[in-house]
Amino acid sequence: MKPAHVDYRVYLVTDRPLCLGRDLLDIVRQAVHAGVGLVQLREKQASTRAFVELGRSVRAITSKASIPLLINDRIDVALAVGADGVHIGQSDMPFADARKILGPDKIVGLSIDTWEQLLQANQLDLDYLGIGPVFPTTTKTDTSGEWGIAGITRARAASVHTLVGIGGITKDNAGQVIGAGAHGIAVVSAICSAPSPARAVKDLRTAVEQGRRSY
Ligand code: TZP
Ligand code: MG
Repeated sequence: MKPAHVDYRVYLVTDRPLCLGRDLLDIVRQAVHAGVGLVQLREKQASTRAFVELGRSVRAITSKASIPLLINDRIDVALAVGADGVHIGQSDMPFADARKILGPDKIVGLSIDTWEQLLQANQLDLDYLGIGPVFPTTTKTDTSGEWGIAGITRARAASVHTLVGIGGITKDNAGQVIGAGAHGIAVVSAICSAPSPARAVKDLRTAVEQGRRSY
């Protein structure tokens, strides 16, 4: 079953190289205990076998904390590990096929890069839209320009979906992204590369709460 309520406010997207040699599971554990509402396992280099095995280990952590786990790109891996859903982008399996395979009880999030994709997504029964990059980032470079804060404001007015901003988000700008209308922020380096991932999550949560008050 799909969780009755998904907390998108502070959403961890993983990236092992950005963990700077530290154990990904330990970083996920810290982030979960500090209050991320959702975890996406994003493995761009792993073999399918390694992805499934890591997925099962992350699943054990998120299940214990009763928060959802999504798998980046791979519907098969999500099914194998019993994840709560997937996050797909414009060059992954088409949304309609992913929804058909996973059914209505799984979370399916979609990344959009352009205004046209944002409008087209209004026709899709997806769970949330990932909108980015909001700010410049070196974590993902095959993107078009940044949306900026003004882009988030326009997107909120035009989209029917829950919007999660991603790209270059830190504790110093998270409040602005939420204040402009995003329902949540998804973060890679600001958590995975932080000296203290737990501290980073707490600071992001504080910034998000400030942003919510200003929206
Ligand atoms: N999609 C758009 S930007 C991005 C993704 C996966 C990377 C975000 O990483 P960071 O380190 O939070 O800027
Ligand atoms: Mg993808």
